Amino acid sequence: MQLNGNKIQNHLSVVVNRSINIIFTMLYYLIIKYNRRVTDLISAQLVFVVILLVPQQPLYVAVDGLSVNVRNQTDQNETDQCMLTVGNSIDYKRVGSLWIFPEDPCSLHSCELQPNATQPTEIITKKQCNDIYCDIDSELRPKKGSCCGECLRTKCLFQDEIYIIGQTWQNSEDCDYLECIASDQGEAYINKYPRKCPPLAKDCPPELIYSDNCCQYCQNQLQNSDRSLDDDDNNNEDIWTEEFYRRHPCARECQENEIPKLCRYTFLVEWYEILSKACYDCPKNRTDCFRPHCIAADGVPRSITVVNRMMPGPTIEVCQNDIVQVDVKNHLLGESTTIHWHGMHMKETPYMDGVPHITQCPISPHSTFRYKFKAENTGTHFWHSHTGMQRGDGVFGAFIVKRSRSKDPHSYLYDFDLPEHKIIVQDWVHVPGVSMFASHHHSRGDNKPPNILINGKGRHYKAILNQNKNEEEVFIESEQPRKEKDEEKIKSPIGANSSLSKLNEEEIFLHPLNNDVIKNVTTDGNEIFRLTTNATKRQVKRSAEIDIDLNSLPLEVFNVKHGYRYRFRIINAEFLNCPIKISIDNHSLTAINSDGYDFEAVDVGSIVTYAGERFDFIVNANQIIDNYWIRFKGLMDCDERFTSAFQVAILRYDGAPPKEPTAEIGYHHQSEGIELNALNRGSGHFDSLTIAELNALPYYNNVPGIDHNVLKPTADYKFFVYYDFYGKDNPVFHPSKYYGINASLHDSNRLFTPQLNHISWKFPASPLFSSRDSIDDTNFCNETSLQNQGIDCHQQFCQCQHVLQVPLGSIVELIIVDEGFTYDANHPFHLHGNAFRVIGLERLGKNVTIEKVKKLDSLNLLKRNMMKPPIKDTVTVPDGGYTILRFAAYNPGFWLFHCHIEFHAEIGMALVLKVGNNDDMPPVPKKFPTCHDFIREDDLPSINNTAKLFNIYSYSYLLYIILGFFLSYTSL
Ligand SMILES: [Cu+2]
Repeated sequence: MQLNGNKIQNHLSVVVNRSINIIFTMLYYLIIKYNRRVTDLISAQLVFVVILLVPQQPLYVAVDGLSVNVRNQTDQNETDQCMLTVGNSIDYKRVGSLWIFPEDPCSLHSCELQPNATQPTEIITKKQCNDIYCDIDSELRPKKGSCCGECLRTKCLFQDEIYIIGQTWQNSEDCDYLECIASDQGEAYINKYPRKCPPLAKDCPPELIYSDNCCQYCQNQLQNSDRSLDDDDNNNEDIWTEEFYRRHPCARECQENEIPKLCRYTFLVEWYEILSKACYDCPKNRTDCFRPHCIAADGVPRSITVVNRMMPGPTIEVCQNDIVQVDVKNHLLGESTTIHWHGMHMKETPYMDGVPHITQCPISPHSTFRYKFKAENTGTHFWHSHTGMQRGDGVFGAFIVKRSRSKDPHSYLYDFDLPEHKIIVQDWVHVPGVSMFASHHHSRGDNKPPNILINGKGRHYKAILNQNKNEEEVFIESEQPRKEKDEEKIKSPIGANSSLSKLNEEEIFLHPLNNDVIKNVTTDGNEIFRLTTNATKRQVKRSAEIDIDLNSLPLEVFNVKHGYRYRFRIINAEFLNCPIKISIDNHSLTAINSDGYDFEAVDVGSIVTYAGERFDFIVNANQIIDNYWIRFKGLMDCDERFTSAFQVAILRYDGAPPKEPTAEIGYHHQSEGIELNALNRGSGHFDSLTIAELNALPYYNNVPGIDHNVLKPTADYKFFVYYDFYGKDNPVFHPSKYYGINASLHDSNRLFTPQLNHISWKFPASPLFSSRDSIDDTNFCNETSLQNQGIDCHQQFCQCQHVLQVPLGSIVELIIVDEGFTYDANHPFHLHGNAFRVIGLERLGKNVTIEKVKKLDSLNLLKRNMMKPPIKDTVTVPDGGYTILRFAAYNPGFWLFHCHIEFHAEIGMALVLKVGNNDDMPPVPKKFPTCHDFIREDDLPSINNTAKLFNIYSYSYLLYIILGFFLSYTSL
């Protein structure tokens, strides 16, 4: 019975013992899996060793803390047991037992039978704690019963960041507030407080929803600007002054987490005139030049097109995420318009991009179009007409989107960022843009800007000088009808290929305060002069009586205080090919941002800007209190081969006399120091820097569209976009039947057409975006589709809807190549809807073929900066070189990619990037204007009627077949 009882007991014990083994094994596994702390691991290993060593016998296992004590209470046979004295009592341990005494947890005791020994002995092994380490959020603390102590979590680890107890932070992913707190045991853990967002109005239309700080708002909930510019009461002409817009409630110091404002403006577009009656006695009485509606420019009269009788037009200055609402009222007599918001990506409102026939219909005369969009992209931007030559005629203005100073990583570099320190540069011609366009494209007129204006101000120094010298021939630009001139067969100014004139070969240096100059710059009687470089002259009386002193026109003045650092913002609003080099006498420029994107600050002597580009730089007013010239030197078509155009403005220190600087001015002035963004130059020069040699700040690595994923080794889509001026019979300018380009024309009558991949962009009648669902995609073309149709665009003239299509979210690489065989030109390219990384920009020679660039690329020999390439939305391409762009196509829509020189873009130097499918794009608002071709149906060609007839027959045939089947089935 006893035996049986023992057997049963033993059997039960084995079951218990095995169960305990299983539990311990699981315990061990769980410790390993969920606890990385080293001391626990050691303890767990001890447990495991015990498990392995435990014989399949009844045992009592006591666990004391993390130490293990094993006692055998059954047989007490001295040959297989160790006898040990614990305090006053004697204890026995079986061979193979392991135990630890709590008072000395670093000693592991075991009972072992050594070889050749008759008695088992107790072996003590000392544990070493030297190589114990804890994670970065933990510290090693002593613990009773534990040999080496334990790692206690004393800090919080979150997304690789360490936070101390008591610290709070915000999770950028879901905006939850997080806090690092300590438990009663002193262990740190993270507490989460979910962010509470105000409820979003259920009836909020999707295009009005915007996100800020992880919450969604409907723009109806926006703070209204206190004052509306389109209230009829306020809408009188007197308010149209620069000062008025500077005091606009939205032009404020931006605060972090403030509620965005709704910022309202009215733009009235109309034809206007330089030195209109609003100018009274300007420039004789200089204060008259600053009267409302007075646009003096350089004093040479011409008609202009402007917004609110200002040139530049109204400045829009808002804070990030404000909603901008602009009512554009077209008061042009018989001319349409649109406004593009250059620098805005229009992420939620792609139909507000302002490109006629791509994102909207042109705004027809007498109608109003309300632009409404979120100012999402911070930085120095501008708005301008995207229609015809209107930008060149004056339809442009600054668009500054600010952020709170705390969000500007460069804020420590400057003391002031003032609205009056923006510089808008324009190339200035003395005839309406359309007149120059027609003359250049259809006759022998040139396309060279004779002058440059700064914030709409400047002097026509060459006219002043030549009046003074009275050596050169002048002629009068007339507003009389063309037929008056025809009889006299005037010769136009130089064309692109013309030789240099005597005038342009001259070194021009003059002193602006030279009285002799001033005396002689007035126009002769009722006549106003415009320089020509041509031998033929003519004079025609103007209808208006003008007698002005061109040298007394005001220059733009920028005021600074000694000892402070100022952020300047330069916007290049030019429309012709006249890159501008800016420098300031005695001051260097610290460039920090371009097109709204920060880069690592660089100190340079001058910055070259191309049409459409913007740069922010800092000027340290640390020189002697005085007046200094800010110089603007025209390059390319403005250089000494053509018009030697330059302009100046004044940097005036507080306390300096209100005079002009005394240093000489003239085209040949050389600035010192490094030249940023130099014309037609690649990398590796000691005295210049390309855009691709700048470094973007790291925080853009997480910004959609330009994030770090953009820089993966191979892009999803790579396009070569190459161009040159081609001597083809462009049917618009060279109908081959009558006056083809190879006909015996004068050189300056030959028009070479700039094309992208030998294709000229053709605008559709209906806007691509708003009519996307009714447009036949097969109308789109590109180099491959044309090749597949057997069309050789190298030989024949190709014009179609040049569209490159990419899926939403794909990484796109554009390799833009200027082959550069015809002329030493230079083209700035602008992408709508997306910024890009500039990963390469090199000049390979005076010219290069696309085949050579493709070959270099296949051998991986095109230089690419993949580390921290800068971000822009407009970039130059060196003549005979390439520029490589990378971006993520994150913004669904139809986005124009084009040369920002108006004479090039308007005749087809453009293409469209279609991002995503039609379904990816938001719908246009209700009653969005439409436009399309119209032909009465009964006027349609008879072929269509035949087609209809054919359709009727085919439907009948189908019906016949179905009926046949039906009948044969029923007969079965
Ligand atoms: Cu161009």
